[in-house]
Formats: sequence, C-alpha cells, structure tokens
Amino acid sequence: MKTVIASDIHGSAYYCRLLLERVKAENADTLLLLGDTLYHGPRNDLPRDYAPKEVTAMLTGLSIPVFGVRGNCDAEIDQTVLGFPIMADYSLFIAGRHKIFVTHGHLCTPEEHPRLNPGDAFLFGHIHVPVCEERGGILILNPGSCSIPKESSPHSFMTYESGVFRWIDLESGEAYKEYRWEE
Ligand SMILES: [Mn+2]
Repeated sequence: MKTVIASDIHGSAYYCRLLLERVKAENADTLLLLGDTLYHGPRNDLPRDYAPKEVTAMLTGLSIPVFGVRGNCDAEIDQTVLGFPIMADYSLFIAGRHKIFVTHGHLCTPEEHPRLNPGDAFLFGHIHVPVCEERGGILILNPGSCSIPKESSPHSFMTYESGVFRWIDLESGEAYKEYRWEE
C-alpha cells in the first residue's frame, strides 16, 4: 500500500492540483495531510492561486481515503466542508514493528513529544522544510511544504510504501531523498 504524505498546502489551488496529479501518477492508495491545508496564516504571503474553496473541492473530490491532523492555521469550520478527519492533534500509525507518530508540529515537536521507542518515527509538517534524520534512535521526518517551502527547499511531498520513505519534488516529480527501514 502506498501513502502520499503532504503538508502545508495553505490554500494554494495551484500546488494542490499538482499534488493530486502526483497522487494519481504515484498510484497512491491513501493521502495523509499533516495540516495547514486551507488558509495562508498571518505569517505567510498568499501562495500561488490562493483559493481555499477550490482546494476544498479538489480534496473532497478525491476517490482515495484522505486523513489529516490539525495544523495551527486550520479552523473548526474546515472539518464541515472537508469531511475527512482533520481535527486530531496527533495520530499513530503502525508500520510493521515501527510506530509512526503523526502531528502538525506546533503542539508536539521533534524535541518534545510522547515517548517513542528506538526504531519509531516522528512525522510532522509546520516548519516547511524537509527533514530526514535520526535523533536518539527516533526517525524524524518532514515532507516539507507543498506551496510555501522555506530555507530554499523545493515544493515537496513524501511517499511511504513497504518500508521506503521518498521525498519528491512536487514540480518535477523527481525523488530527491530516500530512507529505507526494515519493516
Ligand atoms: Mn504551515
């Protein structure tokens, strides 16, 4: 089963459309959104083709299951229009012998999160910068941002399938980073 992991769309219809083209091209079975989906937030400039209604229509029109966690720019009303779950502060996925703790990153951070075992992963968004590093045996993962990348990172998302995490440039569709673990 292949999962596309994306974060921080921030209402950009342009990058949401690109993402959904990649979801199709990757033949993904499910889409996991790490928050900050519809609004730009007061600290960001408007992203390209800012249109929360269009992003809503695109995401609700997807035929595969979508799951999300709540970002600091997400509002309660979003749950009503999006339908798929987005209000959870965190979620926990089991991948073989690993746990993947999923959160936006403003409440739990790579520095401060519930106890995980070595070999588990902490997956977050929020900082708009891709991350793939091990800290104290915990794998720290971030797909970067679809629409407002920071620190010269690419417009980016991730995939996960059979123990392999891939970071993919949203514009070119090319994978630029990979991490493999024993399932
Ligand atoms: Mn954000």
